[in-house]
Amino acid sequence: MRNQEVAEIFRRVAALLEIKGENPFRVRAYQRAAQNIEALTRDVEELARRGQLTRIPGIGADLAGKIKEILETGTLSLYEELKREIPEDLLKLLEIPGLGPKKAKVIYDTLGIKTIEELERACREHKIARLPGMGLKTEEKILHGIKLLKTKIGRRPLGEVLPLVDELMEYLKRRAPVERIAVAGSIRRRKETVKDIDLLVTSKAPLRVMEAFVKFGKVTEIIAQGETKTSVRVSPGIQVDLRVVDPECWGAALAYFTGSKAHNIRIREMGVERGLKINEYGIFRGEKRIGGREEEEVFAAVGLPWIPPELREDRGEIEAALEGRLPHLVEYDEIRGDAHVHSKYSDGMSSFEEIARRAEELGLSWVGICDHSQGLKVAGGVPVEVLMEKKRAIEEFNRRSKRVKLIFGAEVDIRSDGTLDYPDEVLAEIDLVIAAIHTGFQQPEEQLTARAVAALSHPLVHALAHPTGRLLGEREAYAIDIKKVIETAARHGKALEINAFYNRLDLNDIHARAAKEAGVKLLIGTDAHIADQMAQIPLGVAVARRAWCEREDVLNTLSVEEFLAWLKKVREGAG
Ligand code: DGT
Ligand code: CA
Repeated sequence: MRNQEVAEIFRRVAALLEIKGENPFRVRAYQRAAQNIEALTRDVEELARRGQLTRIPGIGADLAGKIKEILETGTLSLYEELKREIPEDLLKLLEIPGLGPKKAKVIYDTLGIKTIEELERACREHKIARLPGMGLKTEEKILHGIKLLKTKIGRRPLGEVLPLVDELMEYLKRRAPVERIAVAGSIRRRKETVKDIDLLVTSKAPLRVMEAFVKFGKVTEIIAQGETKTSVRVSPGIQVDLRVVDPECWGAALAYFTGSKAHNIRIREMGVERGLKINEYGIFRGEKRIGGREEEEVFAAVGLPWIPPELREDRGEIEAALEGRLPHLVEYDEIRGDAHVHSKYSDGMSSFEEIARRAEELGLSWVGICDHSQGLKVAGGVPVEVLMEKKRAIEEFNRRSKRVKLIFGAEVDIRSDGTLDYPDEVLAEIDLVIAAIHTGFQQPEEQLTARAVAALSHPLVHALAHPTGRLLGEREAYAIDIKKVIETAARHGKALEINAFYNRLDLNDIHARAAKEAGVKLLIGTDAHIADQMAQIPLGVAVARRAWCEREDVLNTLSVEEFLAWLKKVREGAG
């Protein structure tokens, strides 16, 4: 359903007309049209198809034509023209929910405010309250709007949203008469960040489903409630769209709303070549529905096998599927170990017992205990004497522990000059050495790259942790030549980490794919500092799957004996 999209464009047209000082009746007509389209319980596209747009209150022939234009082109020529006439800075201010065009124009004209940051500051300094027709209330409202806008723009890390998705689905299964239920969109594709939650269900009683849905405890706002689609905002500020689809359309709707858009477009085009129309309602030859109940039917209709959602980005998966060379992606349940966990020996909170217990619950049979090295004092870096005590403690623990084995490891800091933070004779004692950059992020690319290259070239190092240093929503990757890093890892038979901590996911999907293609093994580590954070391991597997990795590309699929053998082999092969 694109009702929201059409309504939004009409609302913006109304705002721009108002700024231009156009006839108030014309402004009002667009505002009303926007409201009525939003309140519609039916799909505006469907009404357009049936020629029934003028049945919507407030929509005459002229506006019906404009709706069609939006549905066909994705925008409106009138809107594009108006945008050209109005300063861009002012347009940006208009995006703030709750700030009307009149006030925005006064603020822009009198104070010369051009950015949202400037406006925020002006509100805090109470400069807005002094303007004609405004007051402290206005300032409060604007500040609230800015906050909303920021959460609207901000994409959230997948790992932050997934628990909420589980909670929502459990709630709906328990409290609403749903039959089939699935999450679609970027979440089903396991993209690293997501804009919103797209849920699909089938039900014999859609209205009851919607009634239950809006009563979910975390709902903070009902954006639109209809029979086939309801949108709410849930704490902490994320939108959830729930669609009830006809069981006959289930597969088609699931494929469509899973996306990605680029992937969908390719599938639709392949359909067209075969004389088929493929959309969220089904697969059609002429007016006749020939399929769409199951997702496989959509792919089969265009001569393809089912493609795993993580691959649906139009990054070659369609060609691969056509040629029968889709990868056998590593499975979530093939993971047997977590390579990178911190214990109480450095800045972790959990004991070996707690780590092993949680690992067992998660179905893992080994854990790399990789505490920080001596120089990283802020993170409780382990001095050499204590390190040897830790080695004995792990050996002792492993004698008692049958189901989960701990691996004596270290996350060794790569110093500013590229040397490692333990001497070689100490490194040689450590079974799993993962090197990492923690300082000097501002260094030029050559220097940062040289540090990573030096570490990966060191004969006693097995892998490089979080190779780009990015933090989702917080910090960009530092300047590093990732291609060179991958080449170096390939040359020396070293692994690169997929750090699975929810705000790292580093390597990302693109880089991990380049690594795989260069023949580099990937090593998933959760970087858990509390045992429970090992539950993030599927986030790392998702990155590997989005990177087209198969079982043999990911070292975590090895048994503890096989992994220890790999660690030994690396040291024999190198140097
Ligand atoms: P997001 O929400 O930005 O994290 O990413 P998505 O992929 O979940 O995007 P969203 O929620 O806007 O739309 C969900 C899916 O619906 C999208 O992956 C593909 C499908 N879709 C949305 N708009 C279009 C469109 O204009 N054409 C086609 N073919 N598919 C679309
Ligand atoms: Ca989405």
